[in-house]
Amino acid sequence: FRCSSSFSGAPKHIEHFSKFSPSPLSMKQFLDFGSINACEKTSFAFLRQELPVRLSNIMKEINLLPDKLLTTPSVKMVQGWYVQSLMELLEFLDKNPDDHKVLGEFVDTLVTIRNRHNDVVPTMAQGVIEYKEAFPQDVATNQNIQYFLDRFYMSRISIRMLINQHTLIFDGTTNPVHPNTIGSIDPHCKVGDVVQDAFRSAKMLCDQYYLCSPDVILQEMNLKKTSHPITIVYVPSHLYHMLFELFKNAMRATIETHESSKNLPPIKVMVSLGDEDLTIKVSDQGGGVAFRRIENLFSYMYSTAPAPPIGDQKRPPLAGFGYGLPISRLYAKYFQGDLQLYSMEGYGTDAVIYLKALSTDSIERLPVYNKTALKNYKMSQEADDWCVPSKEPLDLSSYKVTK
Ligand code: W6P
Repeated sequence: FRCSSSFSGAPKHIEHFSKFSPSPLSMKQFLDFGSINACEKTSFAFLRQELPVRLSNIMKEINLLPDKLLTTPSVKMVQGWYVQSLMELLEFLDKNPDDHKVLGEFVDTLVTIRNRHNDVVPTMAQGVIEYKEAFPQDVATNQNIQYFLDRFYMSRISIRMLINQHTLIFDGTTNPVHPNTIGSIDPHCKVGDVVQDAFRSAKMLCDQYYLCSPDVILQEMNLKKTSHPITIVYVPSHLYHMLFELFKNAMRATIETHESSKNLPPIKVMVSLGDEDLTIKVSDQGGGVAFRRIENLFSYMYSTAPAPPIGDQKRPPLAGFGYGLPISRLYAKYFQGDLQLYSMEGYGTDAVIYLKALSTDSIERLPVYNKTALKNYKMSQEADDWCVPSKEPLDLSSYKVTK
């Protein structure tokens, strides 16, 4: 493959690399790349194979999207970025890992790729908007899009994680603000501190828009060492992203259901460390959400609204818009955790983040392109195996028998 100037060879390379399964890394393996015994050469040799594998696996799934979505200008553009980045990475396959110039060029290429893909989320959202305008309320496609985007964004989170680790660890500097982090991982991430940071940011937005904000009450339960603050081996930016999103939602719900009231019920946060789980519960008394509507909060299709015109002040800057919740759930799932909502309509909502307490359990959760994935794209076109409830009661008169 010496054909870097055109994309004509791309399908062949995608075919080749998609036959490999991505290799999920554990938190420990991520940390090893940043410790003394591991070197830039090893990371380079791993990434020049692994990044094309992860890119190609998800590119095969892009091709399985319904034609009506695949042919939108937005999706075509994203697809072009993936092809371009794949081709740039393949240039390194025949280069010498012992050459310092090669290693430097590789870091530059990774930075270029990361920047190229910065706007993937809003661009894909634009594709979904274009699709929705042309084909409103298509339930089968909603499932299809949900399945694809969960896998696509998870793949993207993982690829950016790999790129961030390599570029942060091998740019020859230490992080001046967080000198003990390894790339983006903090081996002693203080969960309570991240909770406070995320709360403070959400509070600022909330005060700006509503001129008030609820307080927070933070409680920690540490099964083993009751006197120590709870820490975890984790990516603080991922945890911050999830908590910030949950706080915005909790604040908005609290204020909008207590508009007339002088005192707002506080948002309660409980952090609990057990043998297996590190669990964070964010509880609000914001009136709750009907059980039937919880699923919609995580739907890409239903939470994609056209952006308001520039200067339009109608839209609150706080929560309930865009992809905050579904992507927060992906961050939780990325290292084998989860994010779930338990709501009581009429009272309030508990949002719970489950993380793995042990770094040995924190292993990347990655989509793989195979027959099962292929089947899932074809399946949602078929009829459901549960009856559709009818609004009208069945007229039983025709079944009457004469006695
Ligand atoms: C709500 C809706 C919601 C979503 C996510 C987190 C908290 C809350 N509260 O009412």
